[in-house]
Amino acid sequence: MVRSVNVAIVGAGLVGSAFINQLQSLRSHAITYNVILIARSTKALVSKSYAPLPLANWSQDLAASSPASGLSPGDLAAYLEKSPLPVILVDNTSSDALAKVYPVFLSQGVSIATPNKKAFSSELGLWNSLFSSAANFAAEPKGKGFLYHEATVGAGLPVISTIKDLVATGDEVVKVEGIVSGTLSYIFNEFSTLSGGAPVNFSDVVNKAKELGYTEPDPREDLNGLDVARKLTILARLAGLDVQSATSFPVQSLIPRPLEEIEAVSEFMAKLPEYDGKMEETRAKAAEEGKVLRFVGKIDLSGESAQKVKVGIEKYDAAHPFASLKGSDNVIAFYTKRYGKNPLIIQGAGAGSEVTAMGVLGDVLKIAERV
Ligand code: NHO
Repeated sequence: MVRSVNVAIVGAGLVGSAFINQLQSLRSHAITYNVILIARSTKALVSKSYAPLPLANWSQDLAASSPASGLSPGDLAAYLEKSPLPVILVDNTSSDALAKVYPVFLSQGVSIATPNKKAFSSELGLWNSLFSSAANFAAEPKGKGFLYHEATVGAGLPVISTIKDLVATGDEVVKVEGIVSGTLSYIFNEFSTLSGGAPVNFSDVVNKAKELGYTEPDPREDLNGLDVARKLTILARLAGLDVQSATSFPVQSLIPRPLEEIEAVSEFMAKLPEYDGKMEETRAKAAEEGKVLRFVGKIDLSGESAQKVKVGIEKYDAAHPFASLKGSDNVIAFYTKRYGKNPLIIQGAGAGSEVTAMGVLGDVLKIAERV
């Protein structure tokens, strides 16, 4: 008999749209995935009877739907609790409010798959309550939902599942080092190269990254290092560190201080070239040593370092795998007791809606096999 699960999709932007398209072209037919809800901030399609929604024209149907006046996290929880089939909430938003109520969903048996970093990188109390509420971690799993968040670090790359497996099988994480921002990967791969060609201005590279759609609409959201800090918080916590929040360790911001308070993105971009000199100095100094600059997150549990987690610019020589990175690829190296001198390295596209949606859909498939 074919089993069925219900799927509620909140957030239908870049990742949400790619997720819905990939769900429609699933090759496995052992389990049927019934989409019962698709919502964005101001619109929602909700199947009151829990019958599957037609997906052929979901985008137009959603646009034509009446404003979702009643879709608070509380209303969503009440709706999902009554689902006659096991239900998976796919949170494709970056909403803090929704993330805060994950423990409620989980404790009422709703499973969650998400690329939203908020729940996992905010205060430590929320992290702890998440894991005591989820069936895959709680001492008393009965009646609880499963929680998967592969795409919170490295998009579709198997980063979260790898670190979880290392720890669960008794390995000890000694050090994690990674380039986990696709945007900052691109910027530094272009700015600081091994080829030694004519130097480019840092602001020109930021501009190009913006034009190519690699940055957030406001590039300061990439340049402030917070996205990397959130990803490092998640990895450090999975490695066993009680990191209080994504702002509780040193994070180097690439935004020149005088430009922090500027409101308009256009004004920020216009003034950024005034600060190219400092970045060029750092790049040239590294080049003299035969090294390149990369924006990296580091977790050091070896006991030698007082500062266990930090995020910022580091220098690497030509032979290092981080030096030859291309485009907007991510790379993460795990040094553990088992993977001692030669780390376990995961590398590949770590940004973009298709690969992120793949990470989320992979989680949905894993949950569906377990519920
Ligand atoms: P969008 O396109 O802004 O879509 C968000 C959707 O959520 C919209 O439909 C909005 O209406 C809806 N929404 C917001 N709040 C809501 C609420 N309370 N109720 C209902 N709907 C609500 O954002 P994306 O790009 O689709 O991102 C969605 C999630 O995936 C975010 O949590 C984001 O952080 C995460 N994510 C996205 C990407 C990406 O490529 N777009 C990546 C990873 C995670 O691999 C990517 C990455 O890391 C890129 C990163 N900048 C890098 O490495 O450089």
